Amino acid sequence: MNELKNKAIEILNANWRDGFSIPCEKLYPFQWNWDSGFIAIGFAHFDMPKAEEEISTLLDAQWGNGFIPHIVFHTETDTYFPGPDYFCSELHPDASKKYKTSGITQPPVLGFVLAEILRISTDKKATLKFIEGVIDKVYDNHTYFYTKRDPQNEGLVYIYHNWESGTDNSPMWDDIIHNMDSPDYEFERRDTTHVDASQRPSKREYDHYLHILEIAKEHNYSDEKIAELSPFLVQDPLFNSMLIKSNESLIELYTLIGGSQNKIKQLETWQEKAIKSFNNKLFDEELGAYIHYDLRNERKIKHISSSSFTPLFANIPGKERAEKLVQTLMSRFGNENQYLCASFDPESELYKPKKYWRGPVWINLNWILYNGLVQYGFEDISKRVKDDTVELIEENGFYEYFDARKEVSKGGYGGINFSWTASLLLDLLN
Ligand code: 2M8
Repeated sequence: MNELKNKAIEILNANWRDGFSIPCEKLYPFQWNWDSGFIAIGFAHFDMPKAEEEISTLLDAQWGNGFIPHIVFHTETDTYFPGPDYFCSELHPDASKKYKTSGITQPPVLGFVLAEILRISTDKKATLKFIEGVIDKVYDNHTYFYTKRDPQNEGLVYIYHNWESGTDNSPMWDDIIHNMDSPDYEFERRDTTHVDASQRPSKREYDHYLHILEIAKEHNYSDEKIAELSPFLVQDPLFNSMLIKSNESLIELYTLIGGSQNKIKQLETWQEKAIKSFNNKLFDEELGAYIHYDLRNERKIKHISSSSFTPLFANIPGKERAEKLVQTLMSRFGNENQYLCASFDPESELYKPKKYWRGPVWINLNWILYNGLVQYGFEDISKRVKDDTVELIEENGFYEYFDARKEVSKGGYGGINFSWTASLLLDLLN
């Protein structure tokens, strides 16, 4: 185990740049939002100053309206498309003046990441002091979500791009994007020069991804216009679970710090409404799982993915519902010939075991699932998720994603020496 831990530390140090980490050499050469959060958790185990800097740098790129972009373009590099010139964040009046960024966001993990680094810290006083200096920025980010991304005032926020979900080409989005009449754009992909194209989204899928961005750009990334016009408007259980878990952590941290009664009260109000709506709207009795909701077309998206189980992490289901959810997990994803947890329902015809977010196991989702199962006392299953995670990395290396089928040897795909794979493994092993 020590060898594995040392390798993880080596990877994190190698992916460290000046004040932030890249997710992976060449493939992802900038700072990504939720990657940074997960990476900080790993650094907290052996280099707290880097953990703190990772978070501070991301927050330094926060927009004036509280929005935190999904990519911060710290450097000029052409190994990634779409880059800073494509996104053109300066279209939005509140965009960061200091950094070029994207104009979409990612799952809001920072709230619970702050709580995690405090849990890991051996100098709680110093870490709490750091948290005190940044926590209001995370709070502002939550204010942005609840005031700008919840048009029907339900306590559930929307994402307007599949890249915001973090689960980029999940079959969840198929119906929405295939119904879009996207142009056949001319552009030069970079990802497929670094990674086998069969493990990445198709050219046509990229057309759709760009089409959504074109609409947002045409309206200078205005939230109001996006809510009105974007063909992609989804309430995602993973995204909302991360926000709800982060609300919970912010309440705990503000309580520890003291003196922010109004903010705690506001967070509790958001939290109560969010959990209620989440359980009422996003649980599908027939599937026995949480689902995505297509807000643009007002319909449920009836598929199960690893995102369906993330509400456990945010303490959303009651005990009975949690049991039902875990039964669904084990009956569809938990076959003994499969590693937990495939990113998409292995029983669906849309399941693709090698293709990015259409089936492979992802370590960040496993970490979320593991912690959720522990919270609800599912000891055996949580142990299995942890053991499967360690075995996948031990057998294959620190890949970006993994084949869930046990019979497949060499089941590591995408980028290698991947930061959050290293970081979250370290956390699981400590
Ligand atoms: C992947 O997404 C990027 C776009 O953001 C891409 O494919 O180019 C996703 O796995 C996402 O969740 C992740 O944050 C990012 C960097 O690791 O890569």
